[in-house]
Amino acid sequence: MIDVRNPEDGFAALRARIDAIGTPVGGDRGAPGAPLTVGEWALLIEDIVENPDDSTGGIYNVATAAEDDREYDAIFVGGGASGRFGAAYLRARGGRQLIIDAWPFLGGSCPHQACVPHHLFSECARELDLARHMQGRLWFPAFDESKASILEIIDLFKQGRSLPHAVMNWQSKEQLDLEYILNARARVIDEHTVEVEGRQYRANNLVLGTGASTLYPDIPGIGQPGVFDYASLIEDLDYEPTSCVIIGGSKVALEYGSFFQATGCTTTILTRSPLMRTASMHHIDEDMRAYVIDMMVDRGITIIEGAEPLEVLVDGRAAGVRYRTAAGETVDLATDFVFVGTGERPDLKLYDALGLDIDERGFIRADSTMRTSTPSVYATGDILGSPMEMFKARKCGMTAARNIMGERYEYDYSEYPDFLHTTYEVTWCGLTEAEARHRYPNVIKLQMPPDGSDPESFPLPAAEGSMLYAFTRPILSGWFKLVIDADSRRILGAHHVGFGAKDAFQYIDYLIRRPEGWTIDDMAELSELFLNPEHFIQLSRLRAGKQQLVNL
Ligand code: KPC
Repeated sequence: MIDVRNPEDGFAALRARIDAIGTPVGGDRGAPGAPLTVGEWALLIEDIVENPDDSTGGIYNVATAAEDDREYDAIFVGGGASGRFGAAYLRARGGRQLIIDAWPFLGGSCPHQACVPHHLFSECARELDLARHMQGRLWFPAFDESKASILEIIDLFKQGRSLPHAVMNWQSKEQLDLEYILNARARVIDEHTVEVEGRQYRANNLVLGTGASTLYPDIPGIGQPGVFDYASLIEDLDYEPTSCVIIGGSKVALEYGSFFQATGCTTTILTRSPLMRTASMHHIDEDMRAYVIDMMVDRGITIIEGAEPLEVLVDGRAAGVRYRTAAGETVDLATDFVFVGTGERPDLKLYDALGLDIDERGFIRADSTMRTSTPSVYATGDILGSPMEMFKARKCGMTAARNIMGERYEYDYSEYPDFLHTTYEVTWCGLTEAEARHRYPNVIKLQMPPDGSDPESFPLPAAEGSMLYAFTRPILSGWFKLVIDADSRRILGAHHVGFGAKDAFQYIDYLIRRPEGWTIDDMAELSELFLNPEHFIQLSRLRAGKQQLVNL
């Protein structure tokens, strides 16, 4: 057991352990008796992650009765995005909370195996793509594939991930005043009681946010070495793959496939449904989809749609994938690296005692306040199903907290802005052109490049981050479309392939969903900070003078 809150020896024993591990980055050491610094937390977390055994026991940051003797308003089972944000909100409202997590850090899979490495890999994919495309020009050297190592990039991430982990623990304790027990498994006894390391903790409510993990297809060979998902890729890859077969067509499949291909690891995606048409992705504009897929194929990725994986072929480790084509033919594809991107499911065994309502796909059912079928039990984040995104997890946590603290607050996550990365950032919100035309009689669009132009010679949109592409091969410089109801002049949907649009779309999505909406005239009032037509401002201003709006 490690007590990081009320140590009798002023943290002397804990600091001795940390000193034995190493020196904090930048020499970031705390004074005797002072709380652990981020640098010290990082060393401790890294040591526990790298040497997992039961001797350390839980990391306790729990208030004494003298500090706070109230019953907990909520115990958050799982300290990922939903638990941490829910706990922070509840605490900020004056409540008392306890987070319990099996990992020695807060933040969940995001900083450890999921979002943070995904964004690192997507940035690498973008950089590698540019370096490969520009090689031999300007200051870009000949592209050396031997230097683009998946293993080295993963190692870079693993070397660095303890610092963000540490920030989560430090911020939650020192700035947000949260109580937590980490590195210890929770046992849910009933709807008010959780047991940790033999001690029982009671709360008025439980908030369940333990996430989900990859659902592997049940085919021979799937559990063999050489078969990875986004989590085991980080923890277990110990060789440099030369080719990859991806089973599944999820967002993860597109994102990781684009990264692998960008490093030079020739990638094939086997998918039953057409890419970007899987059930968990909605409002995908067909023109945007076509550009995204064309650009993946342009980079050398092979996409096989209608494929049914039958078996992972094994020779010591994964050596190939056997699949059935849409035409019913059986094909063997050789590879030394199989990656599974078929979607995720939660493990709900921990909650057997609660008898919760579960939906047909295996996710917990909750209402718009995040309350489950058991009134004092809330569920948040990936455990509820798609969208398995950070914003949903955090807002679910906040929603549960507000309701627990006595406010009626509902969160409908059926509509949301969305994104994925290939070597590009792909971002969209609102309606597609086809959806808009189905609902409104008079729809126009602002699009770049426009319909009918030759994208190989049309040097726009050239939005932020695409200038080198625009001046060397225009078609690579991105694509976008703004969908507008010409009668009300309101913007109905926005779709963007390029770089940097996520920032703007967080706001655009909010603006277009307001009861009063957001019009082409509002857009024309903005002050663009980049000259080219990214984020639609320039094109809106060129068209907004017209009383009868027409396409541009
Ligand atoms: C370091 C960072 O902000 C990414 S990990 C976020 C985890 S959490 O803040 O709990 O959603």
